[in-house]
Amino acid sequence: MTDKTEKAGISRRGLLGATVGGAALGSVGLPKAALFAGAAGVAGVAGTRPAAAEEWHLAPGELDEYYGFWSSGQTGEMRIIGVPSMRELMRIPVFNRCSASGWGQTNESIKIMTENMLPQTKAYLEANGKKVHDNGDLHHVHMSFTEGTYDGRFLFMNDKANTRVARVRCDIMKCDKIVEIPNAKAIHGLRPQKWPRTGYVFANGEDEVPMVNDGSVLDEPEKYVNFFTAIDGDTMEIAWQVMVSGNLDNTDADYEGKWAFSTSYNSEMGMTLPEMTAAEMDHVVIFNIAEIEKGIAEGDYIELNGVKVIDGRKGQNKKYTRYVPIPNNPHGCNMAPDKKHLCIAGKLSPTVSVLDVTKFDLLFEDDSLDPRETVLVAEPELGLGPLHTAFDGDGNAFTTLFLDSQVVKWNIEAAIRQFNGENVDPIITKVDVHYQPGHNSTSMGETLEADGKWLVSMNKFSKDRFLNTGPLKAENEQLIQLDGDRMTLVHDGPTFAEPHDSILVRRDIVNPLHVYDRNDPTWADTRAQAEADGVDIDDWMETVIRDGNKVRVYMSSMAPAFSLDKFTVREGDEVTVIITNLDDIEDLHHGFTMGDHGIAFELGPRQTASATFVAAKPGVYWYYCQWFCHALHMEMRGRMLVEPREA
Ligand code: CUK
Ligand code: CUA
Ligand code: CA
Repeated sequence: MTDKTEKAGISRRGLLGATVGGAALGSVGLPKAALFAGAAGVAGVAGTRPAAAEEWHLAPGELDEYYGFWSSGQTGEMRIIGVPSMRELMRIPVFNRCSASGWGQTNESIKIMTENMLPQTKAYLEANGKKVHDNGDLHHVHMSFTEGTYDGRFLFMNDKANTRVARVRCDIMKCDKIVEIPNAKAIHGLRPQKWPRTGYVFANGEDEVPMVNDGSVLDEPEKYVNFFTAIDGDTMEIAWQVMVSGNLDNTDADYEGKWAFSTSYNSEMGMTLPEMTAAEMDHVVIFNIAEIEKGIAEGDYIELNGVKVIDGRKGQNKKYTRYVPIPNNPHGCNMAPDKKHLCIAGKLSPTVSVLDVTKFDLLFEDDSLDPRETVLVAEPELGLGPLHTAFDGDGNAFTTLFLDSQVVKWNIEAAIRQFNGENVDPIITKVDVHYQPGHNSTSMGETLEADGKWLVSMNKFSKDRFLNTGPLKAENEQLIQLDGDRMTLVHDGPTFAEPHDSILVRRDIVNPLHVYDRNDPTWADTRAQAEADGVDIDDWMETVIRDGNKVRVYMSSMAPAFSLDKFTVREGDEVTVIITNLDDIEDLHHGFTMGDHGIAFELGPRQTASATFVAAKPGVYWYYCQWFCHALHMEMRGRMLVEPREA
C-alpha cells in the first residue's frame, strides 16, 4: 500500500467493500465466505522506488524497445503504445468511427466494414438509416504467429458488442478485414494459432442463443447453444464452428497446433446471476483440432448460415471436445511458453488451475478417464479474484488478483511440487497495483521468445491516482520492471475507456511502411471505377465526370494545394470526391474536409481515398486540408459550388 492511498484514507478492505466484495457480489447472494476463504496473505510487497537505471524513462527523440498493441474496449479502436515509455503513439480505428481518418465514411473503409456483414445486420442498419455500426467493444488484440512467435504480418481482434473479428495489416497499420461471425453471439476470447503458423484465428462467442436465432425460440434457455469459431487468418473466411455446452469466455491455443481451449463461466446455462454462479465447478473446453478437421472432411457436420458446424456439446461425440471441470466461474486462459502448462484463472476461486497439455491426448484416447484427475497438475491458491496470467521465459507466471489489487509472481514447477505434497510455496512475490487489475502482459510473454523484462498491469480503477476528471476517471495501466525476483512499479499510465488487453512485441518484428505502395489493394475498387472513367489515379487528376445525377470529382493533392480549386455540381447530385495524395515524403499527410457536410478523411503519402455524399444544400462550400502540411496549409482549400435545382 502506498503512502498516497493511506493518506487518502482508503484501506484495501474499504476498496473491496465499496466496489466489488460487499456491494456488488454480496447483494446477489453469492457465497461470500467461499469467495474470501483461502486468501493468501500479502507476501513481500515490492517498493515503488526504482532500483536499476531508469530504463523506462526515454529522453526526447529516443525510441521504445517494444510496440505495445492495445485493445480499447468499448472505444472500438486499436492503439499502439510505446513500451517502456508508455507513450501513446497511434489510434487505429477498427469497429468505431474516426473523425480524423474518415474511417466509416470513406468508400474504402465502408467496403471493409460491410463486405462481410450478415444480411440481417445490413437490413437492421438500413432500417435505422445507417450503413455501418458506430460502436464496437474490442477486448483482445493478438499478432499472427509463425513457429511459436510473432511474425509481424497481422493483428487480429474481437468485437464483443457486434460479434465481429477484424484484422489489421502491420505494413500500413490499417484494418483491412472485418467479418461478422454467423451463429455465435458476442465474440469475446480471441487467439491466433501459434504453430506451425496462423493459420486459424480462434474466436469464441460469450452469449448463448437458440441455434437458429430467428424468433422461433425465445425464452427457452434449454434450447440455447454457444459456438467456438475458427477463422482462416489468411483469407478471413470462416473455416468451421463447434457447438458447445455452456458459454465461452477466454481462449488460447497450444504451441504444437494440436489444441485450442476456452473457459466457461456459465456451465450452468443460467440466465441470471445466481444461476450463473450456482455450480461449484464450471469448465474449460478442449478442442481437438485434427479431429475437428477430420470430422469436417468426412462430412460429420451440419451447415448453419453457410458455416460447417461440428457438434461438440457435452455427452456428444467425444472425438472433438472434452470438458475439464474448473472451480468457480473461471476467466483467463493462458498457455505458458514452456509449451506444456495451461493456466486457468479461477476468478471466484482464489486458485489458478494448471493443466498439462501433453496429457490431453490421454483424454481423447480413453473417454472413461476423469478429465480433472488426468490433466490437472497444480492448483495453487494465489489470492482473491485471479483473472489473467502472463509469463516470463523462466517458468514463472504473473497472475492479476482483481479483488486484492495485486499482481502475484509464482513459479509453475513449485506449484506442481506443492500439489504433489511437497512443502513448497509457489508464491515468489506480490506487488500492489492501483487498482483492480484485469489483464497483465509481459514482454513477448505469449511467445516462445518471452523475455521477462516488462510487465503491464491493466487496472480497471484509477481512483486517486490522477487528477479528478469528474465521475468518469481514466483507467490506470502500470508498468512494472522485472529484474530477477524484483517487481518494480515504474510508471502510471492513464487510458480511456476501457482497454482490456495488450501485447508487447519486440520492435525488430514490426516494420511498417513510411509511404503507401501505389498498388495497395485498399483502393482497388476506386481504381477500377477511375479506369472506366478514363482517369489515371496514379497521376495528376483534375477531372469531373457527370454520370446522370452522379458526379465523380477526381483530384490530386500536393502541398500546398489540391489540383482543383473549385468544382460545380447541382443540388441533389450524388457527389464522389476521389483524391490521390501525390506527395511521397515521409509523414506528409493531407486530408480532405468538406465544410458543413460532415465529410473528412485522411490522405497519407501516396494514398488514394474517396467519399460519397449528396449535395443537398445549394450554395458555396469550402473544402480544405485538415492535416497541417505546409506553411501555406491554411491556403490549401477550394470551393464546391452547388447550383440550385430549377423550381
Ligand atoms: S476479458 Cu477484460 S479483463 Cu474481455 Cu480479456 Cu479479462
Ligand atoms: Cu495539405 Cu494541410
Ligand atoms: Ca458458473
